[in-house]
Amino acid sequence: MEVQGLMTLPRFIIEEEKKHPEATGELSALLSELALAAKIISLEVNKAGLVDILGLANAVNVHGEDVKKLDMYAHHTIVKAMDHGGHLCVMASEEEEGIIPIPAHRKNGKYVMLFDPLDGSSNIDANVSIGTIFSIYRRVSPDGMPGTMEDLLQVGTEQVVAGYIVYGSSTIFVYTAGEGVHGFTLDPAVGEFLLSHHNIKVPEKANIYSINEGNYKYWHQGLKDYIKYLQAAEDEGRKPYSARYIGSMVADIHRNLLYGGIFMYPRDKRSPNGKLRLMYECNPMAFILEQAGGRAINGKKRIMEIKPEKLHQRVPIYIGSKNAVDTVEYYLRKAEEEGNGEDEE
Ligand code: AHM
Ligand code: MG
Repeated sequence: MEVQGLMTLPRFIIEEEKKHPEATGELSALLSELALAAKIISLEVNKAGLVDILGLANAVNVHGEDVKKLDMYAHHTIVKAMDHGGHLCVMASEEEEGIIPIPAHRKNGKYVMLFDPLDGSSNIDANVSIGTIFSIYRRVSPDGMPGTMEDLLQVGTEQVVAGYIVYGSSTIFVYTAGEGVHGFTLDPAVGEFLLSHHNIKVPEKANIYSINEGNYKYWHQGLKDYIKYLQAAEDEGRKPYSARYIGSMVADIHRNLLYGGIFMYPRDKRSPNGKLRLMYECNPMAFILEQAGGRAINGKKRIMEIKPEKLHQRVPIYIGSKNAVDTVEYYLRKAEEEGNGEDEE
Protein backbone atom coordinates (compact mmCIF):
# COMPACT_ATOMS: atom_id res chain seq x y z
CA MET A 1 0.00 0.00 0.00
CA GLU A 2 1.29 3.44 -0.86
CA VAL A 3 0.89 5.60 2.19
CA GLN A 4 -0.22 9.16 1.72
CA GLY A 5 -0.96 11.84 4.27
CA LEU A 6 -1.68 11.16 7.89
CA MET A 7 -2.41 7.50 8.39
CA THR A 8 -3.99 6.51 11.67
CA LEU A 9 -3.82 2.95 12.98
CA PRO A 10 -7.56 2.23 12.47
CA ARG A 11 -7.47 3.64 8.92
CA PHE A 12 -4.37 1.61 8.07
CA ILE A 13 -5.92 -1.61 9.35
CA ILE A 14 -9.11 -0.98 7.36
CA GLU A 15 -7.06 -0.27 4.19
CA GLU A 16 -5.12 -3.49 4.75
CA GLU A 17 -8.32 -5.49 5.26
CA LYS A 18 -9.73 -4.19 1.97
CA LYS A 19 -7.07 -6.27 0.23
CA HIS A 20 -8.97 -9.32 1.44
CA PRO A 21 -12.55 -9.33 0.18
CA GLU A 22 -13.44 -12.16 2.56
CA ALA A 23 -12.46 -10.06 5.62
CA THR A 24 -15.33 -9.23 7.96
CA GLY A 25 -13.72 -6.23 9.65
CA GLU A 26 -13.63 -8.10 12.96
CA LEU A 27 -9.88 -8.00 13.18
CA SER A 28 -9.89 -4.23 12.62
CA ALA A 29 -12.39 -3.80 15.41
CA LEU A 30 -10.37 -6.04 17.69
CA LEU A 31 -7.14 -4.12 17.07
CA SER A 32 -8.91 -0.82 17.62
CA GLU A 33 -10.10 -2.05 21.01
CA LEU A 34 -6.55 -3.06 21.83
CA ALA A 35 -5.23 0.33 20.71
CA LEU A 36 -7.66 1.98 23.10
CA ALA A 37 -6.37 -0.18 25.96
CA ALA A 38 -2.81 0.78 24.96
CA LYS A 39 -3.66 4.49 25.13
CA ILE A 40 -5.17 4.08 28.60
CA ILE A 41 -2.14 2.10 29.83
CA SER A 42 0.22 4.63 28.25
CA LEU A 43 -1.48 7.44 30.13
CA GLU A 44 -1.15 5.55 33.40
CA VAL A 45 2.49 4.62 32.75
CA ASN A 46 3.28 8.28 32.08
CA LYS A 47 1.88 9.40 35.36
CA ALA A 48 3.20 6.47 37.36
CA GLY A 49 5.64 8.69 39.23
CA LEU A 50 2.92 11.13 40.18
CA VAL A 51 0.33 8.93 41.74
CA ASP A 52 0.51 6.39 44.48
CA ILE A 53 0.70 3.49 42.10
CA LEU A 54 4.35 2.54 42.43
CA GLY A 55 5.54 -0.30 44.59
CA LEU A 56 4.42 -3.80 45.21
CA ALA A 57 0.79 -4.77 45.26
CA ASN A 58 1.55 -7.30 48.00
CA ALA A 59 1.00 -10.16 45.62
CA VAL A 60 3.00 -12.62 43.57
CA ASN A 61 2.01 -13.75 40.08
CA VAL A 62 1.68 -17.34 38.90
CA HIS A 63 5.46 -17.53 38.40
CA GLY A 64 6.13 -16.60 42.02
CA GLU A 65 7.40 -13.15 41.08
CA ASP A 66 6.40 -9.85 42.67
CA VAL A 67 3.54 -8.17 40.87
CA LYS A 68 3.65 -4.41 40.61
CA LYS A 69 0.42 -2.47 40.72
CA LEU A 70 0.82 -1.18 37.22
CA ASP A 71 1.00 -4.76 35.86
CA MET A 72 -2.38 -5.45 37.34
CA TYR A 73 -3.77 -2.18 36.08
CA ALA A 74 -2.60 -3.06 32.55
CA HIS A 75 -3.98 -6.59 32.86
CA HIS A 76 -7.44 -5.39 33.94
CA THR A 77 -7.50 -2.61 31.36
CA ILE A 78 -6.88 -5.07 28.52
CA VAL A 79 -9.42 -7.58 29.79
CA LYS A 80 -12.05 -4.85 30.17
CA ALA A 81 -11.33 -3.40 26.74
CA MET A 82 -11.46 -6.76 24.99
CA ASP A 83 -14.05 -9.00 26.64
CA HIS A 84 -17.16 -7.12 25.50
CA GLY A 85 -16.51 -6.62 21.80
CA GLY A 86 -17.80 -9.99 20.61
CA HIS A 87 -14.59 -10.78 18.70
CA LEU A 88 -12.84 -13.02 21.22
CA CYS A 89 -13.95 -16.33 22.72
CA VAL A 90 -11.21 -16.65 25.35
CA MET A 91 -8.05 -14.89 26.56
CA ALA A 92 -4.96 -15.70 28.59
CA SER A 93 -2.60 -13.32 30.34
CA GLU A 94 0.85 -13.74 31.81
CA GLU A 95 -0.60 -12.30 35.00
CA GLU A 96 -3.36 -14.89 35.39
CA GLU A 97 -2.88 -18.59 35.91
CA GLY A 98 -5.97 -19.92 34.17
CA ILE A 99 -7.86 -18.99 31.04
CA ILE A 100 -9.93 -15.79 30.96
CA PRO A 101 -13.42 -16.56 29.68
CA ILE A 102 -15.72 -14.08 27.98
CA PRO A 103 -18.53 -13.02 30.36
CA ALA A 104 -21.55 -15.31 30.05
CA HIS A 105 -23.93 -12.65 28.70
CA ARG A 106 -21.52 -11.64 25.92
CA LYS A 107 -21.06 -13.06 22.44
CA ASN A 108 -18.18 -15.49 21.93
CA GLY A 109 -16.28 -14.41 18.82
CA LYS A 110 -13.96 -16.25 16.48
CA TYR A 111 -10.59 -15.06 17.80
CA VAL A 112 -8.38 -15.89 20.77
CA MET A 113 -5.88 -13.54 22.41
CA LEU A 114 -2.89 -14.12 24.67
CA PHE A 115 -1.01 -11.20 26.18
CA ASP A 116 1.66 -10.01 28.55
CA PRO A 117 0.05 -6.84 29.90
CA LEU A 118 3.21 -5.11 31.07
CA ASP A 119 6.51 -6.74 30.30
CA GLY A 120 9.73 -5.57 31.94
CA SER A 121 7.90 -4.50 35.04
CA SER A 122 11.04 -4.50 37.19
CA ASN A 123 11.88 -1.30 35.26
CA ILE A 124 8.71 0.61 36.16
CA ASP A 125 10.09 2.43 39.19
CA ALA A 126 13.11 3.67 37.22
CA ASN A 127 11.31 5.33 34.29
CA VAL A 128 12.71 2.73 31.91
CA SER A 129 10.74 1.53 28.86
CA ILE A 130 8.22 -1.26 29.39
CA GLY A 131 5.70 -2.81 27.02
CA THR A 132 2.61 -4.86 26.24
CA ILE A 133 2.85 -7.94 23.99
CA PHE A 134 -0.07 -9.70 22.29
CA SER A 135 -0.79 -12.64 20.05
CA ILE A 136 -4.06 -13.43 18.24
CA TYR A 137 -5.23 -16.77 16.81
CA ARG A 138 -8.38 -17.98 15.11
CA ARG A 139 -10.39 -20.30 17.36
CA VAL A 140 -10.31 -24.04 16.58
CA SER A 141 -13.30 -25.04 18.73
CA PRO A 142 -16.90 -24.75 17.43
CA ASP A 143 -18.19 -21.22 16.80
CA GLY A 144 -20.45 -19.50 19.28
CA MET A 145 -19.29 -21.54 22.28
CA PRO A 146 -16.91 -20.37 25.03
CA GLY A 147 -13.27 -20.79 23.98
CA THR A 148 -11.14 -23.61 25.36
CA MET A 149 -7.56 -24.37 26.31
CA GLU A 150 -7.17 -25.97 22.87
CA ASP A 151 -7.95 -22.59 21.28
CA LEU A 152 -5.17 -21.01 23.32
CA LEU A 153 -2.50 -23.68 22.97
CA GLN A 154 -1.89 -23.32 19.26
CA VAL A 155 1.47 -23.45 17.57
CA GLY A 156 2.98 -20.03 16.77
CA THR A 157 2.74 -20.48 13.01
CA GLU A 158 -1.06 -20.23 13.44
CA GLN A 159 -0.87 -16.65 14.72
CA VAL A 160 -3.07 -14.28 12.72
CA VAL A 161 -1.81 -11.06 14.27
CA ALA A 162 0.90 -10.29 16.80
CA GLY A 163 2.39 -7.12 18.13
CA TYR A 164 3.65 -5.05 20.98
CA ILE A 165 3.37 -1.58 22.42
CA VAL A 166 6.45 0.11 23.89
CA TYR A 167 5.87 2.78 26.50
CA GLY A 168 9.12 4.68 26.10
CA SER A 169 10.23 8.16 25.14
CA SER A 170 7.07 7.91 23.05
CA THR A 171 4.45 5.17 22.85
CA ILE A 172 4.66 3.01 19.75
CA PHE A 173 2.31 0.26 18.56
CA VAL A 174 3.99 -2.31 16.31
CA TYR A 175 2.08 -5.17 14.71
CA THR A 176 2.05 -7.72 11.94
CA ALA A 177 -0.88 -9.47 10.34
CA GLY A 178 1.44 -11.61 8.23
CA GLU A 179 2.02 -8.92 5.62
CA GLY A 180 4.98 -6.96 6.96
CA VAL A 181 5.56 -5.12 10.21
CA HIS A 182 4.23 -1.63 10.80
CA GLY A 183 4.75 0.84 13.62
CA PHE A 184 2.46 3.65 14.81
CA THR A 185 3.55 6.35 17.23
CA LEU A 186 1.02 7.80 19.63
CA ASP A 187 0.47 11.51 19.18
CA PRO A 188 -0.59 12.39 22.72
CA ALA A 189 -2.14 15.70 21.65
CA VAL A 190 -4.46 14.06 19.13
CA GLY A 191 -4.80 10.78 20.98
CA GLU A 192 -4.18 8.74 17.82
CA PHE A 193 -1.54 6.23 16.78
CA LEU A 194 -0.05 7.59 13.54
CA LEU A 195 1.92 5.52 11.05
CA SER A 196 5.59 6.26 11.68
CA HIS A 197 7.36 3.06 10.59
CA HIS A 198 5.97 1.49 7.43
CA ASN A 199 7.08 -2.04 6.51
CA ILE A 200 9.95 -2.36 8.99
CA LYS A 201 12.82 -4.63 7.95
CA VAL A 202 15.45 -5.65 10.49
CA PRO A 203 18.91 -4.67 9.19
CA GLU A 204 20.78 -7.74 7.97
CA LYS A 205 23.97 -6.50 9.50
CA ALA A 206 23.71 -6.79 13.26
CA ASN A 207 25.88 -4.67 15.54
CA ILE A 208 24.18 -5.17 18.87
CA TYR A 209 23.84 -8.10 21.24
CA SER A 210 21.45 -8.12 24.18
CA ILE A 211 21.76 -10.70 26.93
CA ASN A 212 21.98 -10.73 30.72
CA GLU A 213 25.73 -11.26 30.92
CA GLY A 214 25.56 -11.54 34.70
CA ASN A 215 24.53 -15.13 34.12
CA TYR A 216 27.80 -15.90 32.28
CA LYS A 217 29.02 -18.53 34.68
CA TYR A 218 25.82 -20.55 34.20
CA TRP A 219 26.02 -20.49 30.40
CA HIS A 220 26.81 -23.53 28.32
CA GLN A 221 29.99 -23.62 26.21
CA GLY A 222 28.40 -22.86 22.81
CA LEU A 223 26.95 -19.56 24.04
CA LYS A 224 30.22 -18.56 25.74
CA ASP A 225 32.04 -19.17 22.46
CA TYR A 226 29.48 -17.15 20.50
CA ILE A 227 29.70 -14.14 22.83
CA LYS A 228 33.50 -14.30 22.62
CA TYR A 229 33.16 -14.25 18.84
CA LEU A 230 30.97 -11.12 19.04
CA GLN A 231 33.54 -9.39 21.22
CA ALA A 232 36.27 -9.90 18.60
CA ALA A 233 39.03 -7.30 18.49
CA GLU A 234 39.61 -5.17 15.40
CA ASP A 235 42.92 -6.94 14.74
CA GLU A 236 40.81 -10.03 14.03
CA GLY A 237 39.36 -8.11 11.10
CA ARG A 238 35.95 -7.56 12.67
CA LYS A 239 34.48 -4.85 14.81
CA PRO A 240 33.15 -5.92 18.17
CA TYR A 241 29.39 -5.84 18.66
CA SER A 242 27.94 -3.35 21.15
CA ALA A 243 26.30 -4.78 24.27
CA ARG A 244 22.88 -3.25 24.99
CA TYR A 245 20.56 -4.74 27.60
CA ILE A 246 17.64 -2.90 29.11
CA GLY A 247 16.00 -5.87 30.79
CA SER A 248 12.70 -5.10 29.05
CA MET A 249 12.30 -7.62 26.26
CA VAL A 250 9.96 -5.37 24.29
CA ALA A 251 12.32 -2.40 24.34
CA ASP A 252 15.43 -4.51 23.71
CA ILE A 253 13.84 -6.24 20.74
CA HIS A 254 12.30 -3.03 19.38
CA ARG A 255 15.72 -1.34 19.35
CA ASN A 256 17.35 -4.36 17.72
CA LEU A 257 14.55 -4.53 15.14
CA LEU A 258 15.31 -0.97 14.09
CA TYR A 259 19.12 -1.03 14.40
CA GLY A 260 20.01 -4.67 13.70
CA GLY A 261 21.00 -7.03 16.47
CA ILE A 262 20.31 -10.16 18.46
CA PHE A 263 18.43 -10.59 21.74
CA MET A 264 18.97 -13.75 23.76
CA TYR A 265 17.42 -15.29 26.82
CA PRO A 266 19.16 -18.67 26.74
CA ARG A 267 18.76 -21.80 28.71
CA ASP A 268 21.59 -22.16 31.22
CA LYS A 269 22.71 -24.44 34.01
CA ARG A 270 20.20 -22.90 36.42
CA SER A 271 17.23 -22.45 34.07
CA PRO A 272 16.95 -25.25 31.52
CA ASN A 273 14.07 -23.46 29.75
CA GLY A 274 15.32 -19.90 30.03
CA LYS A 275 12.94 -17.34 31.49
CA LEU A 276 10.60 -16.04 28.83
CA ARG A 277 7.19 -17.46 28.03
CA LEU A 278 6.42 -19.08 24.71
CA MET A 279 2.81 -17.96 24.43
CA TYR A 280 3.01 -14.41 25.77
CA GLU A 281 6.47 -13.24 24.78
CA CYS A 282 8.36 -15.50 22.40
CA ASN A 283 5.75 -16.43 19.78
CA PRO A 284 4.49 -12.89 19.13
CA MET A 285 8.01 -11.49 18.97
CA ALA A 286 9.08 -14.34 16.68
CA PHE A 287 6.20 -13.59 14.29
CA ILE A 288 7.22 -9.92 14.17
CA LEU A 289 10.90 -10.61 13.61
CA GLU A 290 10.27 -13.21 10.93
CA GLN A 291 7.94 -10.81 9.15
CA ALA A 292 10.71 -8.21 9.32
CA GLY A 293 13.17 -10.60 7.68
CA GLY A 294 14.80 -11.89 10.87
CA ARG A 295 14.73 -15.21 12.73
CA ALA A 296 13.77 -16.57 16.14
CA ILE A 297 14.89 -19.96 17.47
CA ASN A 298 15.12 -21.76 20.79
CA GLY A 299 18.65 -22.87 19.93
CA LYS A 300 17.59 -25.87 17.91
CA LYS A 301 14.33 -25.04 16.19
CA ARG A 302 12.08 -22.24 15.08
CA ILE A 303 10.19 -20.73 18.03
CA MET A 304 6.96 -20.64 16.04
CA GLU A 305 7.08 -24.40 15.45
CA ILE A 306 7.28 -25.38 19.12
CA LYS A 307 4.17 -27.29 20.10
CA PRO A 308 2.90 -25.63 23.28
CA GLU A 309 2.14 -27.88 26.23
CA LYS A 310 0.95 -25.36 28.78
CA LEU A 311 -0.02 -21.71 28.92
CA HIS A 312 2.90 -20.44 30.98
CA GLN A 313 5.59 -22.57 29.37
CA ARG A 314 9.08 -21.04 29.17
CA VAL A 315 11.49 -21.45 26.26
CA PRO A 316 15.02 -20.26 25.52
CA ILE A 317 15.08 -17.64 22.76
CA TYR A 318 17.61 -16.23 20.27
CA ILE A 319 15.92 -13.60 18.12
CA GLY A 320 16.98 -10.85 15.74
CA SER A 321 18.81 -10.24 12.47
CA LYS A 322 19.00 -13.39 10.39
CA ASN A 323 22.81 -13.60 10.14
CA ALA A 324 23.26 -13.18 13.86
CA VAL A 325 20.75 -15.93 14.66
CA ASP A 326 22.38 -18.18 12.04
CA THR A 327 25.73 -17.64 13.76
CA VAL A 328 24.57 -18.40 17.30
CA GLU A 329 22.85 -21.52 15.96
CA TYR A 330 26.17 -22.55 14.41
CA TYR A 331 28.05 -22.08 17.71
CA LEU A 332 25.45 -24.03 19.69
CA ARG A 333 25.54 -26.89 17.18
CA LYS A 334 29.36 -26.87 17.08
CA ALA A 335 29.57 -27.20 20.87
CA GLU A 336 27.13 -30.09 20.70
CA GLU A 337 29.16 -31.86 18.00
CA GLU A 338 32.27 -31.43 20.14
CA GLY A 339 30.56 -33.05 23.13
CA ASN A 340 30.00 -29.74 24.97
CA GLY A 341 26.31 -29.45 24.15
CA GLU A 342 23.70 -28.12 26.53
CA ASP A 343 22.37 -31.59 27.26
CA GLU A 344 25.84 -33.08 27.90
CA GLU A 345 27.06 -30.59 30.50
P1 AHM B 1 8.48 -9.94 33.34
O1 AHM B 1 7.48 -10.54 32.39
O2 AHM B 1 8.31 -10.39 34.74
O3 AHM B 1 8.56 -8.46 33.22
O4 AHM B 1 9.92 -10.56 32.94
C1 AHM B 1 10.32 -10.54 31.62
C2 AHM B 1 11.52 -9.67 31.48
C3 AHM B 1 11.83 -9.38 30.04
O5 AHM B 1 11.25 -8.21 29.60
C4 AHM B 1 13.33 -9.23 30.09
O6 AHM B 1 13.91 -9.49 28.86
C5 AHM B 1 13.73 -10.22 31.13
O7 AHM B 1 12.62 -10.36 31.98
C6 AHM B 1 14.91 -9.77 31.93
O8 AHM B 1 15.26 -10.76 32.81
P2 AHM B 1 16.61 -10.70 33.63
O9 AHM B 1 16.41 -9.68 34.68
O10 AHM B 1 16.78 -12.07 34.19
O11 AHM B 1 17.72 -10.34 32.69
MG1 MG C 1 6.77 -10.64 30.60
